[in-house]
Amino acid sequence: PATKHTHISLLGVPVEEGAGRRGCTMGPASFRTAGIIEELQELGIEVNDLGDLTPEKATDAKSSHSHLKNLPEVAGWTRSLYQRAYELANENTVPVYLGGDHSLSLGSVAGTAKAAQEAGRPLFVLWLDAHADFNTFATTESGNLHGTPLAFACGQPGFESLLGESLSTCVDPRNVCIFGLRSVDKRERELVVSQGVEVCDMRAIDENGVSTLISAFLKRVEAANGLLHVSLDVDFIEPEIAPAVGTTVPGGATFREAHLVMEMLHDSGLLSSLDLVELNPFLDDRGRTARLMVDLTASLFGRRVMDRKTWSF
Ligand code: NNH
Ligand code: MN
Ligand code: MN
Ligand code: MN
Repeated sequence: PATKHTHISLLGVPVEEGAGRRGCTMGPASFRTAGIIEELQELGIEVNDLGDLTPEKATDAKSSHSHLKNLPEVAGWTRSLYQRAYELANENTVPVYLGGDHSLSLGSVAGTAKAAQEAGRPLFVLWLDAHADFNTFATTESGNLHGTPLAFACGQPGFESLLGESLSTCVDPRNVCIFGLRSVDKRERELVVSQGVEVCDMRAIDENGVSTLISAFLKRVEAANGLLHVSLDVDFIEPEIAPAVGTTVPGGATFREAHLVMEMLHDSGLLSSLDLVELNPFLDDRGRTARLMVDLTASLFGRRVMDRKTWSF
């Protein structure tokens, strides 16, 4: 699978209304400026840049939870991306969604899950993030919708106003792995536990290493003939090396830990769709976070120093 011919479709989703501060709307442009197209083409991959998504109008989206921020705006992005992600999942391509804040995944995961269900395959989700993003409208303390996409995708109640209908297909929470966790709200933690989500927090990574944990998860995906959606939040990475994010949490994945996750994902050949989210170029240091995210993406699609077999002795 490591040599599989890949087509990639890039779709910019410049949503910033789901985050607590502005700037993620510049994310797609920053990924392109940092050379994401050229670096992927360099790997022999056919890259199709679909440009940026336009959100629908969703003025009907209302909630009794009045502390939710920008619900109609986020609902508009979600409806538009839900449809687009569903279509792209049915094409012979690996869609890469360029965020945009993490509310992007309200649409990308739901659309992908609907297509997976129709294909008769379980969808697995690897959530690379300092946070669990498992808040509901009822549990969110901040009111920022970028903290909710996993709860939505896993079928938690109360999200009906987002799509204007209830979600037709949910992701089985037991097929979700939150990897890199080091900040979780109280009620959010209770939900994650009660729903049976797999969590590899930073301590688990310290004690076991990336390799053991990621290979165990990938084996589960493979055994179930699953599809795999990966959602990479910039704050998964240690903020000293990835400062361009609104919600920095110290103690994140190191440069090598992050690359190793990507390299193992590539070798597995299991990836079917990807979100690159929370890049806030307004906070970047001369483009270094954007470049790191592009380099990680290149590792995920096959960039390597040497072929693996030449140094396994
Ligand atoms: N859990 C917090 C909230 O719901 C923080 C979420 N912020 C993130 N998630 N950046 O990745 O507001
Ligand atoms: Mn081809
Ligand atoms: Mn997130
Ligand atoms: Mn996060």
